[in-house]
Amino acid sequence: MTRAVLALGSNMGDRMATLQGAVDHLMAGEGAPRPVAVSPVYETAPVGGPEQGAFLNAVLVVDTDGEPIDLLRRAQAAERAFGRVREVRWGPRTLDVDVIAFGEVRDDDPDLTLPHPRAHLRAFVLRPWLDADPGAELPGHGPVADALAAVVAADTAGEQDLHRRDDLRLRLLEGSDG
Ligand code: PH2
Ligand code: MG
Ligand code: MG
Repeated sequence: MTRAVLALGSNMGDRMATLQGAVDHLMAGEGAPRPVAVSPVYETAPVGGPEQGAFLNAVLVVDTDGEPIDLLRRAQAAERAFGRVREVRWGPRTLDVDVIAFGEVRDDDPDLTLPHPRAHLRAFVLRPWLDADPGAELPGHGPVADALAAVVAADTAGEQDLHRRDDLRLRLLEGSDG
């Protein structure tokens, strides 16, 4: 069993319905990972890419018996289920699901680089991850709390501003096998 971390983002359409649908999709069916924790939902300023609307971002922590590639395929299936069409890199999207970390795995495979090569630079990943798992470590980078502090300290222009949406909450349905 491996502990893995997924980051979810949406900035088109009904963002919250999409994130909840994605969580449900990721956790459904044969070989589904086991939910461990889901973060609060954050409203975040878009980082990079063209001018675009604000994102809702959240992080999902899971345990899985599968391989990293299985989790990537599952993430991509969730994206397809929500009608994602990849147009511009870093452009607006109905749903983005990224595999952020998979246990201690470090791999520079371009199809699935682990941990995610930009996770340590992104408050919209680190902040919710820290909420979901306060002791989390990012392989090769140390504690998530330290990475977040460094990002916040460097972001004097406020380009990574985010705020927790306490009016929104993602549900985790427990598996029927307990
Ligand atoms: N995803 C990106 C690029 N920029 N900005 C925010 N705030 N949230 C995202 O999820 C995001 C982004 C590429 O995947
Ligand atoms: Mg992404
Ligand atoms: Mg992605």
